[in-house]
Amino acid sequence: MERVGAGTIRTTCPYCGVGCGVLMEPDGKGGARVKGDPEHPANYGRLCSKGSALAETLGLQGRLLSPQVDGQDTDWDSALDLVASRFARTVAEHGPDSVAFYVSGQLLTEDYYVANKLMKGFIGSANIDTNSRLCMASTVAGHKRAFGTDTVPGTFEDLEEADLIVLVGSNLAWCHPVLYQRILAARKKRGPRLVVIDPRRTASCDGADLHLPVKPGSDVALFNRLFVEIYEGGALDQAFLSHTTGFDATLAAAYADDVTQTGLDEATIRAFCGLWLGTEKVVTIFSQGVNQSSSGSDKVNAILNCHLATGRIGKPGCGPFSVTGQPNAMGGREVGGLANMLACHLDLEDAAHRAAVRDFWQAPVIADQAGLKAVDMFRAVGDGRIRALWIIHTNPAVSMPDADRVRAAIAGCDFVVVSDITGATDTARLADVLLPAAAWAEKEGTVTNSDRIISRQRAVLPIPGQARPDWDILAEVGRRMGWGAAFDYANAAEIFREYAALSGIAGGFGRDFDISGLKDLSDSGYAALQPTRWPVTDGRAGGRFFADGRFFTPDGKGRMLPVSWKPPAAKTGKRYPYRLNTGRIRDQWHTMTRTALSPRLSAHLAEPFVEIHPADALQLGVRPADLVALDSPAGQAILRARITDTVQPGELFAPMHWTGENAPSARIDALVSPVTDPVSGQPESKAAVVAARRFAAGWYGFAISLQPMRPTGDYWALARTRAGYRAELAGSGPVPDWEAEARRIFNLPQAEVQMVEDRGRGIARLAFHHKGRLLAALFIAAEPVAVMRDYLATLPGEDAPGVLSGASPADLPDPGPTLCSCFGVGVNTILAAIEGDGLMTVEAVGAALQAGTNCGSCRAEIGALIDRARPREAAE
Ligand SMILES: Nc1nc2c(c(=O)[nH]1)N[C@H]1C(S)=C(S)[C@@H](COP(=O)(O)OP(=O)(O)OC[C@H]3O[C@@H](n4cnc5c(=O)[nH]c(N)nc54)[C@H](O)[C@@H]3O)O[C@H]1N2
Ligand SMILES: Nc1nc2c(c(=O)[nH]1)N[C@H]1C(S)=C(S)[C@@H](COP(=O)(O)OP(=O)(O)OC[C@H]3O[C@@H](n4cnc5c(=O)[nH]c(N)nc54)[C@H](O)[C@@H]3O)O[C@H]1N2
Ligand code: SF4
Ligand SMILES: [Mo]
Repeated sequence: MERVGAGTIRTTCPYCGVGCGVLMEPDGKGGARVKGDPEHPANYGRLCSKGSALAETLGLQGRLLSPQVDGQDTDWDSALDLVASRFARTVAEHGPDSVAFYVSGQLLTEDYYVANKLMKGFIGSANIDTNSRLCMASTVAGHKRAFGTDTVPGTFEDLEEADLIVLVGSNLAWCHPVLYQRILAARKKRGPRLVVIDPRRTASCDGADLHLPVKPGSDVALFNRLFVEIYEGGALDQAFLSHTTGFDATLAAAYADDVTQTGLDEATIRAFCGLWLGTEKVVTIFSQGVNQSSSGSDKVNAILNCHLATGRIGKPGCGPFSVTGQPNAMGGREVGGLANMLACHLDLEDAAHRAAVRDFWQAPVIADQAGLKAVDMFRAVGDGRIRALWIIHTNPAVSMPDADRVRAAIAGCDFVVVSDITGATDTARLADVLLPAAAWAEKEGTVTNSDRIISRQRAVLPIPGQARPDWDILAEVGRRMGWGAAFDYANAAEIFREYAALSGIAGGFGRDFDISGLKDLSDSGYAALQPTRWPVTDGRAGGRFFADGRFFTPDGKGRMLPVSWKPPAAKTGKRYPYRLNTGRIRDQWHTMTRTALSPRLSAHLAEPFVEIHPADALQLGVRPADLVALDSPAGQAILRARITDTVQPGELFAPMHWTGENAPSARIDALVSPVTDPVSGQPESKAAVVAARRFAAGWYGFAISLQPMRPTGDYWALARTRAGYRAELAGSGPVPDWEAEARRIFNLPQAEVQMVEDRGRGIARLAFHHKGRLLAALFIAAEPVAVMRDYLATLPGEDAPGVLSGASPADLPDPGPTLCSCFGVGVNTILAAIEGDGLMTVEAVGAALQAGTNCGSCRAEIGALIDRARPREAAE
C-alpha cells in the first residue's frame, strides 16, 4: 500500500473522468480526512466540491452489508450458487444470448476485465454492455471511424498550452471542475481564449470570450461551416493531408450543409471561425452535448474532420479532446466492456483477434458477433429474450431512457441480480438477488482517466459486513459455473498482470492500447504503482498520438468523413411544443446514491427543477417557485420551475439526478424516448420533446426533521441537511387532517405537537418536540410556502420555540441557498458582500467570506453574481 507519511494513503477520486489524486487519512473510526494529492498529474492537489466532500459519504448508513435473496439476508454460498446455477441453466435451456450483464464505467479495470472475460469468453455471448453506452459510445464510434481505434490523442497539458479552447456540449465548470480550474489558471497566466458551444448559458460560459447558443442537435452544421472556412481561408495543412483520406467528399458535404440550422447569427459564426482559423493551438473539448444525440457519431467526426484538415492533432496544445465522464469510462473502453468490442481495443469482428483472445484466455468459446447495446438489451429484457440479467454498479431504472419501461422490464425479468453498495435504489429494489459490493474506499484496483492516465484506487477503510469487491464476486460466479482455472484470482494485481499481458498481444496486432510493460509488475509494484499514461511498452511510454500522421486504419491514414446535419429524432409540434435538454448539476453525482449523503453537497440545489425561459413562463402562467408538469410521448414528471434566460425560448433544461428514492415525480428519464444514434447506439438523452403546464397544486409544503421521513403528495423531494432532512411537498388532493398526515410523514405517532391552522386560507403549521428539542416541523400553504428554508433546516435537534413563525430571529439574516459548499456560504451572504460591501472581484469575496477559496467549484457562480451587480452599479 502506498503510504504518504504516517497513515495517509494515495488513491483516486471515484467520480469524474478527471481522475484526481486523493490523499486519505483514516481516522480509525470508519471515516477519513480527504485532501487533494499535490503530486497527481491530473489535479496537482486540487479537488472540486464533490471530491472535497468525499469524507461525508463514507458512513455505513444505508449500506448493503449482506447478500439477499428475495429480500431476505442470506450467506454468500447460497447467493452465489443460486446466481451461477440460474445463469448456467438459462444458457443451457435458451442459449448464451438469453443472459446479459449490464455494467458500468465506474467499475475498476480489474472488475471490468473479469466481467468481460466471463461473458465473452466463457458464457460465449457478447451480451455485456455498459452505461458507457449512454455516455461515450458516440465518441468511441467517431474515433474508430477516423483513427481506426478508440484513441484520445492528447493530454491534459494540452489544455494549458492551447491558445484557444472550445467547449462543445460540455459544462466543464460543473462536470470536470478541476480541469476547468486548470484552464482558468492558464487563462490568467497566458490568456488563451475560451469559446462555449451549448444551447444553454452554463456556468462554463461565465468568463468565456464567446458563447454560441446553438439550436439543439445542430453542431454538425456549425463544424461543417468551419470546415469550409478552413478550406477557403487557407488553413489546410497540406503536408498532414497526405496522411489522411476523404477530404474531397468531406468538403463537398460541408459545402452542401446549412449553417442557418444552428440558429446563430452570421457575425457570431464568423467570430468563431475567425478565432479557430487564426489560432494554431486549438483544443476542442467535447462531451455529452455531442455524444448523447441521434447524430452523436457524426458530431464527433465533424469535429475530428476540422482537426485532421489542419493537422492540429497530437501536438502540444492542439487536438480534439473527448473528456470522459465516469472515473473508469476510459478503462472500460480499453477492457472491451461494450457489447461491440473485444478486449484491449481488439475487434470482435476480426477472426484473428478473436482467436488470439480465446487462446490467451484458454476459453471454451468466444463471442463472434456483437451483443445487444443497452437500449436494445433492455428491450430484450422486456420481451423475454433475455431471461437472466446481472446489473453491476449502475442504476438503469433511473438513468436509461424510457426509464418507466426499463423499470417494468427489469421487474418482469425471470432472474435479476444487482450488485450495489446499497439496496435503496430504484434498480436494487427490483432484484431477485442483491449482492453487497465493497465501495471505492475499500477496494484495490485501477482506473484510466480522460487523458489515458492509469491510477490506483487503494483500500483505505476495512470492507464492512459481508461486502466483497466486484471482481471477487464475478470470479466466484465464474468458478461456480465450472471455469475454476480461468477465474482463480488471488487479488486485483493478478488480474491486472493478465490484462497487461493480453494488451501485449493487441500491441502485436498494431493496436494502440498496449501496457505490456506492466505485465510483470509484482504485487508490491502494483501496490506502489504511480499514475502512468498508456501506452507502456518497451519502446513507448505515454505521450500523444497521430502528430506523426500514423493512424490505426487498414491503410494507416486518418479518415475524414463526410457528414451532414440532421435534426433531433423527436420533432416538436403542437402536442409537444418544448425541447427538453437534460444534464448535470455541480454537486450531485448521477442517481445520488453517494453525493446525496453529504449535507453540504445537498445544499447547493436541494430540489429537482426545470429551467424555463421567462417568455415561456409568462405564456404558461408559471410564476417563480411554481411546479411544472411535463409530459412526453414516454412519460410524465413534475418539477420545480426555475425561470431563467440561461435557456432559450422553447427549450427547457432539467437535471438527471433525482430518483424514486428522493423525488419520485422527477425521474427525468421517464420523459426521454429511447431513440439512438444509428452508428453508436447511444441514446439521445438531450433532445426529448415535451408539453408543459403549470401544476395546480391544492397545497404546498415544506418539512424538516431530525430522522428520515416519508413525504407524501403528487410531488415531493427529500434532501439531507446537517441537522437531518428537509423536504418539499405538494399535492392536488385535499388532506383532511394535517396532524395525522404529519405524524405519518415523520413517523411520530406520539410526539408532542404544536400547531396553528387556518383552514379557510389553507394554512397549517405543525412542530413536534421531545423534551424541548425540535423533532420535525411541517409548513403547509395554498401557495408555494414562503419560509426561511435554509434557516429552518438548521433547527431539528435544537430548542426552537419560535419555529412555527417560519423565519429566523431578526438579528439572524437568512443566508439563502448554499453556493460555496466547502465553507457553507449562502447566496444572500455573498450578495450582501457584493452589493452591500462593494466587493467586486471573486478574490475580494473570498478574502471576506472564504467562499470560493477551497475547491473553487463555485467561483464561476460568484463571478456571475458580481457581473449581474455590475451593470446596475454602472447605471447608478
Ligand atoms: N457534477 C457532476 N459532474 C459529473 C457527473 C455528474 O453526475 N455530476 N457525471 C460525469 C459523467 S458520467 C459525465 S458523462 C460528464 C458529463 O459532462 P457534460 O457533458 O459536461 O455534462 P451534461 O450536463 O450532461 O451536458 C453538457 C452540456 O451539453 C449541452 N447540450 C445539450 N444539447 C446540446 C447540443 O445539441 N449541442 C451542444 N453543443 N450542447 C448541447 C447541455 O446544455 C449541457 O450544458 O460529467 C461527469 N461529471
Ligand atoms: N436524461 C439523461 N440520462 C442520462 C444522462 C443524461 O445526461 N441525461 N447521462 C447518462 C450518463 S453519461 C451516465 S454515465 C449514466 C449514469 O447513470 P448510472 O450509472 O445509472 O448512475 P449512478 O448513480 O452512477 O449508478 C451507480 C450505481 O452503482 C452503485 N455503486 C457505487 N459504488 C459501487 C461499487 O463499488 N460497486 C457496485 N457494484 N456498485 C456501486 C451506486 O450506489 C449506484 O446505484 O446516466 C446516463 N443517463
Ligand atoms: S474534478 Fe472533482 S469529481 Fe472529478 S475527479 Fe476531481 S475531485 Fe473528483
Ligand atoms: Mo457519463
